[in-house]
Amino acid sequence: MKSSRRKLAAVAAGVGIAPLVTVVLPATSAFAHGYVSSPPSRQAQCAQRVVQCGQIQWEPQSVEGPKGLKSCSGGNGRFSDLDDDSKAWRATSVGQSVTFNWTFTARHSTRNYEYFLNGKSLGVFKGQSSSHTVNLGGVTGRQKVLAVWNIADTGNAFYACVDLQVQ
Ligand SMILES: [Cu+2]
Repeated sequence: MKSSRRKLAAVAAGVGIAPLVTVVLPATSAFAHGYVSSPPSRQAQCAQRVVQCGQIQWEPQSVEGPKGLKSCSGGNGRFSDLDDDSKAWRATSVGQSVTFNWTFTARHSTRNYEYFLNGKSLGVFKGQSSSHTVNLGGVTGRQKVLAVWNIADTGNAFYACVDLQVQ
């Protein structure tokens, strides 16, 4: 009882700064967003310390850039590790059919999800599901799929590259 009263007092004290917080939030986007967590995307491998990376290790969900890019970093110079094919990315062993799963730290309204292999679309998905199964179309060996989450109400998209070893 006593400690919950103290918590209430702390919350009440915080109310005084609420107007300032309201002004600051729209300009800040670091806590929003999402990424492909399974199979582990490059940013997921950075976050799990499978591969040594720079700033992306702290915010794998933040690979946001203008729609229409084909780069793993979404054009973010501070996440350029993600574009480096020479890093020791682990390739997940898969068959021709692969299910990609997204993890979100905040939801946005979704236009669609797209998957690309060597610049060619593997499929477009609409709706609320964060899990999408694509067919790789007969390729084998080491491949890199670019997953894109296109946001409906902004000009931006989220990008994630996933390294695969296709049986
Ligand atoms: Cu966001």
